[in-house]
Formats: sequence, C-alpha cells, structure tokens
Amino acid sequence: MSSPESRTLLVATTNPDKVAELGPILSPALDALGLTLRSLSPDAPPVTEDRPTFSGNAVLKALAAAGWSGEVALGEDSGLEVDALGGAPGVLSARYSGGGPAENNKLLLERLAGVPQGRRGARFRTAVALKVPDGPLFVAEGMTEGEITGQPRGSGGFGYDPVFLSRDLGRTFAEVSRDEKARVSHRSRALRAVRGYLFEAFAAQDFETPQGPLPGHGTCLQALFAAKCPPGLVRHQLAAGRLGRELALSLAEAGVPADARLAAAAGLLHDIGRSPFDKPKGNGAKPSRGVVEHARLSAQWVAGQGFDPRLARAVLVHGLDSFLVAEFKPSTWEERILMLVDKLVEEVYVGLAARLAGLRRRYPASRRLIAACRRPLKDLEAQLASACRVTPAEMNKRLAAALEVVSLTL
Ligand code: ITT
Repeated sequence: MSSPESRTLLVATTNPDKVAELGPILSPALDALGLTLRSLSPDAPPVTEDRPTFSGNAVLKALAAAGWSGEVALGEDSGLEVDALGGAPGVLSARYSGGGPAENNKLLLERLAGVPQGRRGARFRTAVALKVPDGPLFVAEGMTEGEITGQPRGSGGFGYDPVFLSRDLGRTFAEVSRDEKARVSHRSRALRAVRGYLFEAFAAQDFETPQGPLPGHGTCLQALFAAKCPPGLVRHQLAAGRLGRELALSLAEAGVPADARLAAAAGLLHDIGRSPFDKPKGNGAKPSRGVVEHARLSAQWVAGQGFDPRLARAVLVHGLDSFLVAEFKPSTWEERILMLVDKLVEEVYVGLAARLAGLRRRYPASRRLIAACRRPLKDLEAQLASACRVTPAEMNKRLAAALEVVSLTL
C-alpha cells in the first residue's frame, strides 16, 4: 500500500452544514494521527452524481477528489427515504423540488398530505467512501430511523431536519442540539465506522510517545507475518485492532483520554506469542496455547521490541485469568479496551456471549475460569459503554459497524 505524503484529509463536499457535522466525529482520529481536515475548494472540478445508490455517489466523489488532489479523500452522499413514497426522494434528496431546502420540505409534505401518522416512516442514510490515492477504498454506511412530521418543527440543523422526527430522540433533528443529533445521526454512524480506517490509509506511520515508540498499522501487520501467525490468527488480531481503535476513538469523542494508537497496536499484537515461531525450544516443555499462557508469551515478544511499555502491559493482562489476580487486573483505558474487544471478536464480530461459548468449546479445561469471568466482562462492557455515554447495545452496534466496512482496490 503506498502511503500518501500529505498529512491532510480532504472532505469532498460542497455543503458547509455537512462539514460542521463531520468535524467533531472525525477529530479523535485526526488528532491521533496528526492530520488536518480540509474541505473542497471552489476550483475543484464538479462531479455528476448519477449513481442510483448513496454508496455509488460517495465513491464517485471520493475518487474524483483523491484523483484531483493526490490526497486521501472522503466522499459523502446522503439523503432521505420515505416509505409512503417508495423510498423517494432518495439519491435525489438535494434536487427533489428543484429549489432549496424550504421548497424540498414543502413538496415532501404536499406529497404526504392525507398519509396518517404511523404510515409516515422514513430514514436518513449516509454512505461514506475513504479513498487513498493509488491505494485502497473503504466504504461504510449509516442509517437513522424516524417519521415525517405534519409541519416543519425547530430551527436548527439543515435540509430535511425540520420534518424528520427522530425515533431515537423523540424530536425533530431541527429541535435538538448538534451534539444530540450527532449521537444518533446517519452521518455520525457512517463516520464512526470509517474513521479508524484512517489508520490504514496512513498505514506506514509509526508513532513516538513520551514512553517510547508505538508501532503503526503496517508495522504491526508485518510483525504478525514475520512471526508466522497463521491467517486465522492474523484475521482475529486485525479485528481486535480495528475494534480497539474504534472503542478508543469513541471514548476520546466522549472526552475520555484513551489512546487509539496504543489500543490499535495492542489489538493487532495481543496474540503474537501464540505463533509457532515464538514457542520456547530446548527443554521439551510445550507452551500452553490455552487462554492464559499465550498473553505472557505475547507480552514477552512485545517487550523485546523496545516499544512503549504500556503496550506490553496491555498485552500481558488481556488473558481471562487477569481478572482473578489483583495485580494483573486491566486498569488503564487501553488495557480494559483490549480485554473487552478480544472477547467480542473471533475472526469477525460475534459479541460477548457467542465468544465465551466458543472459548468454552475450544478450551474445556478452562470452563470454570471462563464462567467466572462472565460477570466481570459484562461489568467491563457496561463501564466502557457508560464512559462512551451510550448503552452497551449502542456501543456494540458501533463496534460491529466498524468491522462491516468494505475495503476494496479499484
Ligand atoms: P455534496 O454533494 O457537495 O456533499 P449536497 O448537499 O448536494 O452536498 P447530497 O448530494 O449528499 O449533498 O444531498 C443530500 C441532501 O439530503 C442534502 O442536501 C439534504 O437536503 C439532505 N440531507 C442529507 N443529510 C441530511 C441531514 O443530516 N439533515 C437534513 N437533511 C439532510
């Protein structure tokens, strides 16, 4: 993967209301990577949004902006789908009436005249596409449900916000603050899924912290292959790294000082000691590949690289047995993040219950340990969700969405 020279993320939109909503959601990832946000200048060539889907148009915008600027670019396409109108205005949302937002809302209410509440279901959708010049493309979608009011309500927001009654908030998007909208909006959901992929767009970047060096995405993946980790184990660690960085970014968004660079590296390297390459040799003793010993072997490998010691510590205390020994209990945000995300993913997101059931099947000798850890893990899940200011269900939805991002090369 070639790495762009520029330290900028170019947002390919001409809509300043969208830029105002994008900034706060992206900023934890931009801060972690030292990137600055730039929006499209008026001299950028216009793009004809002629695709039948939001993701098709988001990809068009991202490809055009990355090609034109040579910078990593984010394309966004969004709109409103109304059930009683067969999904209209859909991809034509911006151009529905041929006039501005007030005319669009007027036409929408006219077309829904006589449709009773309860049959006015609607949803906003956003697709975002992150394009690395000469590199991959990441695509994610977000959605939020609601219904169309009888009359416009509220003076905030933009576009169709005054007529969209949010199911999550019980008010129109024009009646709530920007922060409240950001908790549940289609745009925030798509952006939260994709923002961590900036770590992969800038994969060649390693980090320097006051405590020592931290390996970036590319360095971690190279280490996994050099350590001869089998493909399934690489996929598990890739999933834990992606979830770990998104959970850290969600915490940072809520004002909690979690380091997404550390959480990402911990997820990517936490099982490196399971690799056959790192088995101790010579005394005939086989290392346990069970739920406990591998954490020590992985931490040993990490410590041997001279990385920031917080990384080896997070890896050391990610095994289930750490809950049972006071001195090994995960106690920093990044240690807690790794402990939890490792118990939510196999090679894909499965959630806590299914993950523990899988561990019980694979390690029958550790059944009692696994059963004893169920409650502390549920408590940890609740603690992290509360620190993100969301319910555990919403936090899990966010994390699962971060693994549903499509990654392709065109
Ligand atoms: P760019 O193409 O330059 O990004 P645009 O405003 O033309 O800007 P779209 O093509 O994505 O954007 O059209 C989306 C339209 O859907 C937008 O103009 C609004 O009318 C509506 N829309 C999208 N998200 C919205 C939101 O959060 N609140 C209210 N209306 C929204």
